[in-house]
Amino acid sequence: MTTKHSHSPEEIRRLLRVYFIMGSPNTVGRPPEEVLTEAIAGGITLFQFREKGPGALTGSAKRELASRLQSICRKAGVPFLVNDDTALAEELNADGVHVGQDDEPAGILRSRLGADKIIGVSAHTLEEARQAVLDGADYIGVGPIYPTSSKPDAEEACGPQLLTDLRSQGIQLPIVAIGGITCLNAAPILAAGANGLSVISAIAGAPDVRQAAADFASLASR
Ligand code: 3NM
Repeated sequence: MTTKHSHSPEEIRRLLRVYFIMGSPNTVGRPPEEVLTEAIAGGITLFQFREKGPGALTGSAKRELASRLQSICRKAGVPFLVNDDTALAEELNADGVHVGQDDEPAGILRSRLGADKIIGVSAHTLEEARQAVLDGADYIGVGPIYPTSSKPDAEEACGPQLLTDLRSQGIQLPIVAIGGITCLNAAPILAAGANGLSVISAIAGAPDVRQAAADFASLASR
């Protein structure tokens, strides 16, 4: 069942261009608030709070960090999404969620969170992409495109070819690519039909976060 949703595909495609994902384990010793502020100054278009990995915060510390990052995003007009933790997204009235294949389907999430929320789903195959369309997701995240060290349980890298295949099989839903993406390897991803680039380490771990985000922004808006 496709449930009505209020963000147009054009708007979602624009928001996906430079989609920064981060939690406290990704900022190599720097305060996450500072890293996010610099990434916003560089021109990120969307932010996802993903508090996973070694030393990840839990409970109230996680919630408080999320809330601080949400206010930074809100001031800058950058939508704030939460990875997986739909209860936290609800509690904070986040702008949306990104979920995996083992989580609740997008249609159910939408009826719980509301028509105005952005709902993204990870998809690794044509079948999963088709299901996300049927469920009324706003976009799919496809990856890992290249090998990544930011997600130990990631599947095998699929390369830009999977994007080409999804588009040639008729998937028109906005797509953001993820996994091992840098400015140097991003061009074939966009050429293959992705609307945007999802990035953790190439922004959060960059020596100059603002510049890294700006470099992605200029690539993705071409
Ligand atoms: N999801 P980096 S790959 C969070 O394939 C995540 O679904 C993936 O981090 C997927 O930009 C990944 O540092 C990690 O490679 C992306």
